Amino acid sequence: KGGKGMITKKQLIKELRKNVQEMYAIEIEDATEQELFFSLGTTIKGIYNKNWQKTWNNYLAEEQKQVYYFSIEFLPGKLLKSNLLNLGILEVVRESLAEFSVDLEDLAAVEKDMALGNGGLGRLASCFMDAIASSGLPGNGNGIRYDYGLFKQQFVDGYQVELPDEWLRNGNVWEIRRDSKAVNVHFGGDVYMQPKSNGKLGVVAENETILRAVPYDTGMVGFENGIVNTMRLWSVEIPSSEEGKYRSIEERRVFEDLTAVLYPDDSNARGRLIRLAQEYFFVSAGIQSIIRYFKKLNHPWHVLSEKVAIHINDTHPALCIPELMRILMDEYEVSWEQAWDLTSKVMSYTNHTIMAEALEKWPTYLMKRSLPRMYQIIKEIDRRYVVSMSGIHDAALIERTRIIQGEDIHMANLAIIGSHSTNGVAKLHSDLLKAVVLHDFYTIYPERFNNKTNGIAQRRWLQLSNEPLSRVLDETIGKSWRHEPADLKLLMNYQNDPIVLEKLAKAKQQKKEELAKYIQETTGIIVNPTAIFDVQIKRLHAYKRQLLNLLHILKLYFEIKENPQASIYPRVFIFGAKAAPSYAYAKSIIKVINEVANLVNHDQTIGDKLKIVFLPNYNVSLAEKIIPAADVSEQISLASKEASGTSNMKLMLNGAITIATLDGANVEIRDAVGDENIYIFGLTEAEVYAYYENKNYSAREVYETNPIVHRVLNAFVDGSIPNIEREGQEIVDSLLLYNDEYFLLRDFDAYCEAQARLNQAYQDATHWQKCSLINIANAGTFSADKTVKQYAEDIWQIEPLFAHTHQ
Ligand code: 26W
Repeated sequence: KGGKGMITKKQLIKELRKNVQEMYAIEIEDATEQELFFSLGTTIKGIYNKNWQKTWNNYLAEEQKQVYYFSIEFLPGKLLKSNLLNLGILEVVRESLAEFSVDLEDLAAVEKDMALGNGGLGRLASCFMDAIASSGLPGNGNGIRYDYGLFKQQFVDGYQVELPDEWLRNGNVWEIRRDSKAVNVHFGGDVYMQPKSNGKLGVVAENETILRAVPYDTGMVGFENGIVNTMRLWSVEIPSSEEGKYRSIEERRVFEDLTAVLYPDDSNARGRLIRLAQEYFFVSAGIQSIIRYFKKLNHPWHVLSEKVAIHINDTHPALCIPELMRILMDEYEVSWEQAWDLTSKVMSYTNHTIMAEALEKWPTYLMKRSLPRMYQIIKEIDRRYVVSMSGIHDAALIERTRIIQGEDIHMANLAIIGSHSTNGVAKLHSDLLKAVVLHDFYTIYPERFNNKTNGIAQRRWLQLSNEPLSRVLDETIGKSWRHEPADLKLLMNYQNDPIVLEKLAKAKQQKKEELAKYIQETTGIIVNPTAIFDVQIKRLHAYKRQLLNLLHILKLYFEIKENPQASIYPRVFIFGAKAAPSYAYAKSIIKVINEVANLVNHDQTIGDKLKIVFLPNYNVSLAEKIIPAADVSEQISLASKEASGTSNMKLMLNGAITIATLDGANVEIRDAVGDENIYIFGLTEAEVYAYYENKNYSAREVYETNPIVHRVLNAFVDGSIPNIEREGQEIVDSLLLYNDEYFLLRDFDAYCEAQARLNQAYQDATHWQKCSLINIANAGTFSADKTVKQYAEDIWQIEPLFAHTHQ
């Protein structure tokens, strides 16, 4: 079994020495950090490989129902320390390395972030992988092994510049390539029906392009429970049988590049051929390997839904539905009716966004040309849907909910119709799906709709990233919270204990000093570590309203300039955000924040009172540095727009106090901590919808009647902020000419008022510390362990391994 004492220092050093010798023909003492990292990784893999085999063999022997989590993105970050923690050998390894004067932190820094995702959706998938293994649940990830992950971000003259993320350059120690499990995936060609030798109609395909999908498996190590699950990522290759068909390197390149890069668009669907091919590629490969496994069990088809659950993470893998239909019908002669029954029992779907531009639609001509068999099956699903609903529901409703509308295939409609469960990711979000976004479907299938509020892996976001706080928790409430995050609640008993409050403050201070050092090293900016660290970290998007944050900063700036005596507690505003490379407006906001930072940070009259730090290349590893150091968590999206958010949960867990709109999971955070321990402001979701209804919002009116808004907006175009001509005008236009789509000006006063209260509150250290403690104590409710258990019980119908065996 995994866990403490599974290896001694002596054994570990012996293994490590052996690996360094075998891999590099040198001694530990002579190895570079790079060589040591790879040898250590190999050693760790050697430690969990037995459990990996055993876990799989147990699932096989018990024939347990398994879930396959299909996601076009996974965002695990670095795996070394996470694996060590979960194996219970973090300290042994730290001490072993110390014997060679090697700092584990230095080795950990050598690992490249695995950044095969854009943001919330991908990171959620990885928190779930960790939580599924840690809960002993039989579950596997299925995705794409992109050669290049999310681009690296640099700032040049304040502008975002994107660089390729060559994360595989030095190899990847954690993965295992499994040639024996490779499968072929077919694209294009002509498909038609023809009688087969047994007289039945069969599907014949000609002139297809055949590509090979090669799986790379990564062990998902459970927390001190001896379980290791699998994340399987597929990479494209040209099958040797097809080599002759390509006449030129250029022709090959198109196909070889299928899994080359992750699309960097967060919440903006683009109808690109390669993207559709990526979606089908990992879906088809994944479904094929699931069916291959199921056939090994030797059961009749009707048992499939008792052995397999498939989860569709947003609509990107929605082709799971027609692909499973295809395999059952075309390859195993299952009837349409039985295939359909099984498919809808097996499939479930999570919606992650209500932004209309993020809802995937594929032009029928693209689907027809590149995936003709998928097109046929989708068309038939659509036809049967219309037939089956006629007479039950009115024609207009059926038209609005069918899959093929005009020239478009609506992927969310396919996902809902072809599955038994549709969930949103926070209470408010799930309610909005039922009431507005998917209301038509809710009237048709009310029983399919449910909520699963997102959660986070407190192992990575507290135990690993915040050791000082973790130690204080151990000393104060014992260690049970490390296994059961709900036990953080025990901290509530100490909310008036000055010694505990003082210890918490010290732990925070240590992390702030570490971040201050990092900020100076990477940006040259010197920040005062006793200032309020105010953090907004998330993708750059208009609806997330980083610009509202900036408007408030400018207000403060002008206040201090006019009245250097103003009672403003020193504050450091910290941003981390990547903009999609094609999202011009988001890039302009980055540029403007950087220019305001330049202006303010160099203004002698401002001194320490105000600093603005935009840290480049926000990613999982940077999040692990920023979050433990945060005092304030900015969650200021326009109410109704952020499906859930998860940085809100991570920041709260680390004792930051939230300033937020009632959006996404912020609502549930407010419910958990109470109104006194969070700063809520702004329009509610109902008020936002009322404005849509009545069309009675005028941003210009706010501008003309509110002198502060007036002064702040003018700064964008009157030269107050240097170097931003085009960008300044663009931003003012978005607010005044295009009537401020996300109601920044409407929420401005309320935001500033909440900020002023917060500024006051921070100056009462004991009060602030207590508030921070209450946030930590109530963060256990947002644990990914809890969330995946709800998925397991309500949707997947799977049970933990130890419910069956006793190891
Ligand atoms: C097809 C283009 C595209 C790409 C990505 C559309 C949509 C997406 C994602 C669904 C965007 C995303 O990451 N959504 C976020 O999901 C998180 C996990 O549920 C939520 O916490 C965030 O609120 C939501 O924005």
